Amino acid sequence: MNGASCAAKISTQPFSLNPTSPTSHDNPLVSPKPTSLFLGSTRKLRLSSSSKLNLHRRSGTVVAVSDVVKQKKSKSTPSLLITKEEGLELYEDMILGRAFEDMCAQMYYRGKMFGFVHLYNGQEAVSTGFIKLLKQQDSVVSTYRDHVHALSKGVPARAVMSELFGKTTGCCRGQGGSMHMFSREHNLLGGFAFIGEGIPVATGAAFTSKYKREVLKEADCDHVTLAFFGDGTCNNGQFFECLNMAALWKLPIVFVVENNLWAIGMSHLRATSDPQIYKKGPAFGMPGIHVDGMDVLKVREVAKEAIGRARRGEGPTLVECETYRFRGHSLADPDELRDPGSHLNPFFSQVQKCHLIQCRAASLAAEKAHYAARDPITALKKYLIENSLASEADLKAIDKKIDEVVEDAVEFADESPVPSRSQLLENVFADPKGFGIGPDGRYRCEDPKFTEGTAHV
Ligand SMILES: Cc1ncc(C[n+]2csc(CCOP(=O)(O)OP(=O)(O)O)c2C)c(N)n1
Ligand SMILES: [Mg+2]
Repeated sequence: MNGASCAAKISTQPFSLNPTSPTSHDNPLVSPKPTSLFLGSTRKLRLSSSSKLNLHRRSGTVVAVSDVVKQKKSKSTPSLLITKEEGLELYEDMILGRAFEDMCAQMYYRGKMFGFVHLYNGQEAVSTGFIKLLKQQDSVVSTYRDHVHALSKGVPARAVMSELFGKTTGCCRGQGGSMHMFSREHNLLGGFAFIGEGIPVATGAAFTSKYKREVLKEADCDHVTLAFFGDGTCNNGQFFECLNMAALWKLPIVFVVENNLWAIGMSHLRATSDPQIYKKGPAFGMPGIHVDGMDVLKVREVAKEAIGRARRGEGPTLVECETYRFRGHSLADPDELRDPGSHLNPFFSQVQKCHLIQCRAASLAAEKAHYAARDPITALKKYLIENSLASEADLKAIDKKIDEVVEDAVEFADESPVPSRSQLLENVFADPKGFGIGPDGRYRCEDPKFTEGTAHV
């Protein structure tokens, strides 16, 4: 392949996973035809052969919230997509997610938290659009990018921040840290650091709900589980195994793929034989749908259908949300991993390499600009104001309230005590004899000499 043809192929970004131009079918205002709740799944499969082949050549076609408003106005539909109360709740949740993560970045760089910390900026519409529709008893299973899922599910900002600081007041008493948020009370069944690890846990939780309802005859047990995970995770075995079991047993679960187009520094298009993840749903006998993950109202419409199906006992759904992360993979990576110079064919000449790097850098910058312009919070704000659901002053008051919540969370975490040394070996199921417990039967770690000369525990 010569450098020029290769460059032409790569320079077509920014791309969208949505292969069709916006139509009334993409507009959640337009009721789906009654024959299928998720026409999206079948509709998307009916691609023309040219659009299938031109997967890498698509331009952005996703409808923004503002476009939905325009279409709605032109059709003079009287009802709005949301009520004022709902709109303000969504806005507050998204602002909380964004402000919390921005504060995490500050605290991380000030040395207040340890280990890897992965932020969610840019993806808020997915967490808010789905989780705000849940009941307390419904479950959420997350990944290492889990702070905002925890907040949306109702875990207090204080408990999440304290967990990040490794303090006893954290939701896991400081033993989990950033990647392992858990709250029994809120049915947040964990953040998981190994990719794909949470999917079987979520499938098990959904199985429990079904078992309680159908075998133990707990008629009121209509609990739903949401499993969140990324595009990079969809090439792992657990994903396929769990899709199979969930469809086979008609489990009350929604698989929510947050496709932010990157897995650390690996482009989704480069890693995946068929990048349209939602198509894997119908392959297992469940609906699969693609939704604009930068538009909280669209996410919410799809989420309502998928959660409703699960609650009614109609089985699982696979939802692919096209979204984007505005920051690097983790705070240890200030975004150099989405490097235009990475993965270049070593057999290219130096001139070819330079040319490709320039093309890729330009397309990466265009991709970032494309999604930055579609910031989900800005879009919702515009929708609320244009539809007189909120004034600038209402929204400013929410911003201020959330700033205070986040600052309070930091103060609380900072002032909270660190765990005692003996907590180190709690929940360790292997016999700690000879390691953790001395001949006198006491925890060795309680002896100050235990950590002398090593890092402070
Ligand atoms: C089983 C396993 N293999 C590899 C890794 C290393 N790893 C950490 S994050 C990541 C990429 C995941 O990307 P994606 O699923 O798209 O999630 P995102 O970070 O984009 O939210 C990988 C491969 C891991 N954590 N677990
Ligand atoms: Mg990803």
